[in-house]
Amino acid sequence: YVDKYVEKSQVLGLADIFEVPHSAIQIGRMLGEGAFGEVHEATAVNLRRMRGTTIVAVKQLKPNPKADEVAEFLAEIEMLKGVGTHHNVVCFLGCCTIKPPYLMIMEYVGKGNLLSYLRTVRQEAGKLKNRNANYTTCRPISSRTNGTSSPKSQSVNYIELKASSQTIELVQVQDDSSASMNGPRQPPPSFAETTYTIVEDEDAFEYILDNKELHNFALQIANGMRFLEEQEITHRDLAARNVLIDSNKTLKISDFGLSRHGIYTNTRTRKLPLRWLSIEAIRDNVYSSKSDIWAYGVVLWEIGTLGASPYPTISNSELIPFLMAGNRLQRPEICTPQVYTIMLQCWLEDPEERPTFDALYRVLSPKTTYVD
Ligand code: ACK
Repeated sequence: YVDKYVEKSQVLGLADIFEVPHSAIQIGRMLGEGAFGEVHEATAVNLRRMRGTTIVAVKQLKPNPKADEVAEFLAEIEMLKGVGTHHNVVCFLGCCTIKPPYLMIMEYVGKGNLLSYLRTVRQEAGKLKNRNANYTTCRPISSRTNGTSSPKSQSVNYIELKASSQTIELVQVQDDSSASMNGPRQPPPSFAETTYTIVEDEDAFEYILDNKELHNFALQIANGMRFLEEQEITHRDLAARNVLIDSNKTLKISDFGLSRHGIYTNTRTRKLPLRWLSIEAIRDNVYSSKSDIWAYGVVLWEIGTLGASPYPTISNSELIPFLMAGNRLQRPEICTPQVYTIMLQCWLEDPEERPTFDALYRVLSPKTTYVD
């Protein structure tokens, strides 16, 4: 298979463009692993259109892969060669496919996946809620502007809670004991509108919750998916865990392991992301951009719930009867009815009635105002 693949690539001239010698790659720490593969941080020298050394992510198969795993991995690389680049899709940079270990070289996206991000935000927001905070507005104050001259290594993370009495409290987010609230009791404001949570990691990357940012996440994912939709690429595993986030809060769709061109009928038994799958994907094994749209609806729900697990009370075997009876995931507390309507459209039983990513992108885009 591999010989045939290399021969074909060379005939097409593809090997020359993306092929990188193993000597150009220095593998570093492991970033994570899946069923068949593992992803490492690495450095690469003189990649295509990139002179010098670049930090990259390298995916490779686990030791002693089976022939069909190798074939699938090489097929994934082959598919990526044709995808092109988009700022909301993890960029394929090169590969080593002449001899094992086969490597897929990708853009390094340094701040983990969206699901972890959302869960961190939820955890911090929960701490604030538990404190029974009594405030009308909140504003993050990073340790750089909190008025102390303490060096970064000793800094703590603050948010400013402005109570209705106009009392301003600085609350240290990571230490519950330091918080105290003044002013008359008021119902807590809706999270999406007024609460900000800030935690900084060691690189001063901020975990913040506000409705504009959540909306922006939804828009970025729709933008990346519309790019794939345009090329008739079906992702087949769109989920918050497969969306990566970089230090500029740019989201990048990743994990193309299951992706295929066009409408695809799954013929093999393998682990499937059941709770993100549309009715026709589960029942008939049929995948298309419209089943990706269903998964996008679940991603919106993951964003709205700050990383909850879908259908926690429903077993795998109960899911299809549950969905066929017209049931769907419920509206997350912080979602507006408008956003929930979009989710419900993504989960329409007839795939043709679901929106396209292009339509969703346009609906979610901030309105453009034209001035005469
Ligand atoms: O969710 P994570 O922290 O981010 O753990 C997974 C793990 O590898 C297995 O997929 C991480 N990962 C995957 N692709 C990349 C990438 N291009 N850049 C950085 N990390 C990546 C992912």
